[in-house]
Amino acid sequence: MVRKHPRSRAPLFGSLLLVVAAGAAALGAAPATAAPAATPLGQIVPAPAKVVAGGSAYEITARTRIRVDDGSRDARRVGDYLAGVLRPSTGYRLPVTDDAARDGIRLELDTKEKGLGGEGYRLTSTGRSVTIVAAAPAGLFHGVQTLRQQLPAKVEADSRQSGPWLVAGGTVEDTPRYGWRGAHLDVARHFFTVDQVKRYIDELALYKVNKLHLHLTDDQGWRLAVDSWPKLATYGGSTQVGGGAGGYYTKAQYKDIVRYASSRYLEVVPEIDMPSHTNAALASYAELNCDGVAPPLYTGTDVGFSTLCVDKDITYKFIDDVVREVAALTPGKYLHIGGDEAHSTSQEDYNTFMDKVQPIVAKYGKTVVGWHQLTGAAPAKGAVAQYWGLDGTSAAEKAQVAAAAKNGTGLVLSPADRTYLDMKYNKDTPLGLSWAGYVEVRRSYDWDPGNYLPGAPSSAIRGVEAPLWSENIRTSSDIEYMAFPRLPGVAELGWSPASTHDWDMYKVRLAAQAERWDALGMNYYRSPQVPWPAT
Ligand code: NGO
Repeated sequence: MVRKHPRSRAPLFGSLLLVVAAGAAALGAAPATAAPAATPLGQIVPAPAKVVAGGSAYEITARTRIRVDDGSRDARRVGDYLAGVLRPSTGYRLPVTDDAARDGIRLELDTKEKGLGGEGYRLTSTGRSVTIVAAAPAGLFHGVQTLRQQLPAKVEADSRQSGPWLVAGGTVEDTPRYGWRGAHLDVARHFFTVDQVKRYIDELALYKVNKLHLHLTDDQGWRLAVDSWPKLATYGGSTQVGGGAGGYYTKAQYKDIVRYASSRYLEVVPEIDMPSHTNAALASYAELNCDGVAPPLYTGTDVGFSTLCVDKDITYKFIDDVVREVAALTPGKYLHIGGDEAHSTSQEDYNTFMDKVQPIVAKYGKTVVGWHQLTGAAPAKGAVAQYWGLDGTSAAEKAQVAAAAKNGTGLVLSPADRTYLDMKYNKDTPLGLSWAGYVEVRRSYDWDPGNYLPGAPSSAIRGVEAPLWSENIRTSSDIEYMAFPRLPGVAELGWSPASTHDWDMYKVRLAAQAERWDALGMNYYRSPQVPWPAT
């Protein structure tokens, strides 16, 4: 769990009351019957697909039980997770049981609810119970995140707080717009520990993010143990930007991350970046270099200067070994092979390289993901390209990506001037970069993935992802400052129907998240664009 903050602020009951009334009126529901402290139903991030507010609020009390489907281990696990969130702040026992009583908090798996899909849920709150129904465990988990956000922010505190713990009455029926709602973390430029990654995973789960893309290798560091090429981690992982100690995940640690992510219904997408961004590997094994000479380790921030040797057989033996071992650690479907900024590789070599590498990924049962430069080669059938261009990207480059999309390549959208969490908010932001411009909160939210890339069929869009590169990001506090409040906006673009898109409404829902981040002890940027509650 996210480390919690000892102090949490009391909610502003007065202003919430106003929002209750406004929310109910906007939804056309009966006059607010919810008790004062309840967050208006559906006033959460990401916005739910459908909200029908009304009826009495449910109150969690000392007698509340969390009832899960008889016999379902997954539902029980989600129930235990929910109890773990609620117990410290409510101080209640909240036993997780499988009795058939109809009251309390109920988590029900019902495979007949096909309309809810693999991730959707229906939450119904009445005076007697809150019931979350889903067709699959991920849906229950997402429903639990909705329930969490319906409760006062201080529910996130790790010490006992005073109630009441009310969930506004009504029904939320919710399914995601896209199946790919990703966050990327660069653990290569600066290494992040297992605990730091888990903390971020918990923060992502709150916003229904379902992919964690780990950028495991780059010029400055190789961060995952590979048994067949041990020096990659022990030597290639021994430094980072600025020359610090770096680090790497043992296989056991990496499995722990993957397991933890999957307990929060995030699929880890590992990235081994190639043919460029490979100095750490080239420094570890001289034979991978065309001239047979290992370069020194690199601790700067230039890009595009390194390349694997496209002509050597050993390059593909190396890739086969690495992909085999990484695939074996990956229960998920995807393996990201990078492919960005191969400035030291000719286009002809790049194409040859991708023609040889993509079948290796397929051989180990994984689907290729690559940065969108992959569309300059021949993307494998079923491959996914991650678009990271910006408004100023040339029409020709955009057209190349759109043409691949028309040809069946899936697209994940990570426009750098919208979704890159490492871009500064403005000129005074102490962290981050600015090569794609400044990205304030509104800019990161106010675009539509469905019609973003000219000529790309909307059916090709798999979703969105917010990358966080770590050239100058070192701590969890740094991660949080850059990710919050932008990450929830990208998560909302991935989850919520386009019809809910509205900056003026969004910024109010976003502002209400701040008390939750405070209670969780999280750092964030207090953007002047967002009407934060007074501190
Ligand atoms: C680019 C580059 C990365 C940098 C990042 C910094 C991609 C896909 N390649 O994005 O190596 O770290 O910008 O914003």
